[in-house]
Amino acid sequence: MMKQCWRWFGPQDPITLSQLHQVGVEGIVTALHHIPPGAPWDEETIAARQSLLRNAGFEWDVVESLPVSETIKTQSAGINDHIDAYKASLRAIAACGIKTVCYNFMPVLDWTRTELRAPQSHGGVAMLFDLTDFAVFDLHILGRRGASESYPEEVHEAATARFGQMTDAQKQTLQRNVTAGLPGANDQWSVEEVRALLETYDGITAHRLRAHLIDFLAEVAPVAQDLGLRICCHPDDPPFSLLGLPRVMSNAADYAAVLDTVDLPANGATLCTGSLGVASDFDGPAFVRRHGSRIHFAHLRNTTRIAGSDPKMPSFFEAAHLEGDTDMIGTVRALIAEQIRRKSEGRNDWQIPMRPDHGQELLRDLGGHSTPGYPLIGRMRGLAELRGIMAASA
Ligand code: DNO
Repeated sequence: MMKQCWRWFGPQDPITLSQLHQVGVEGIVTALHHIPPGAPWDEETIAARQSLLRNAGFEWDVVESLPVSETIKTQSAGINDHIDAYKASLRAIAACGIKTVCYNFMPVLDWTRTELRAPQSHGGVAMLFDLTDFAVFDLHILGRRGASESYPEEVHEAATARFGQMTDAQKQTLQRNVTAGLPGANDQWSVEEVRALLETYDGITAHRLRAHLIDFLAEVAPVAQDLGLRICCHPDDPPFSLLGLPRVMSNAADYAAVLDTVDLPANGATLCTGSLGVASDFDGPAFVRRHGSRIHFAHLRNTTRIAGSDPKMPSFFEAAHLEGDTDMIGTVRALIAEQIRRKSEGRNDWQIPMRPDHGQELLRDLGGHSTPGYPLIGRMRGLAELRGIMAASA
């Protein structure tokens, strides 16, 4: 079995730790969400959070995320202090005995959806990304310079027609949904603020962003290696460029470029089947066969591409864990096979922590009491289904 973990957002999370024993959770994925990117984590604060978890009967298995600041991603003034802070955080995390640290390298936006609660035929709701709605935001609400070059003509036309029919309330909801993945989400972001954030990437091509990621890893991966830590990069979600921003961790080849260049076991991947699986050429079992020894953490989630949408930038919704386009059974089997391979090599990190990433809101989840994507019952259903595959694959 993989280690069955659960993302918990800290004391503010409406889902309490004591509930998680009934869900069958074995370990916790969390972060010190109140510490801003670029500031160091200290041992005392980590240990305090750890004892909170231990008192509830859990270990802190994975840090998600130790965020990489925009200053590091853009290599702007103050970068050395931010890199030092990142290394100090890694030392503090290692001193507390936590081994796995997840991060991402997406400029400005983290995950992006246009609808946070799209009704499903079974009565529950799911998160959804619709390219036309996204183009409405980009072209007509944000009014980004150069936005029209980002979309095929049909999408541009459809977006203009849709915008013409939208009420002010619908426009505001769209803006709120799209900006929910921005740093410090939950606050309302103004279009001026979003434009200012985007300008910080003027002139940063994908080629340059990858070089920045490699520079960052060349600094921090050796530190992680010496400390006995595993750091793992989460893929871009969705796996294509948005708002003209570069994205460099969208497929297996992107991972190969980064893992091979900074070739240390500590420098690894977070396999997120939900993010990578939006691309029609994603092959989960092949990803595991290629990068298995460096997969330090897995987010297991499924998506369905919406029929007729753009092949390069598909619209999609978050499906039930075994129902989307990704071969979940094959991917989990490959991960279990990877664990067996590690055991035979005598690796003590043979067990890969996983979490049911996201879930549809079902039954008593409905009404929006939890963080979008992180309801109790929907994730419990996902974990139960994934547990079944793991048990049958062992
Ligand atoms: C979305 C998550 C991401 C992920 C970070 C990792 O729900 O999968 O926010 O945690 O990108 O750094």
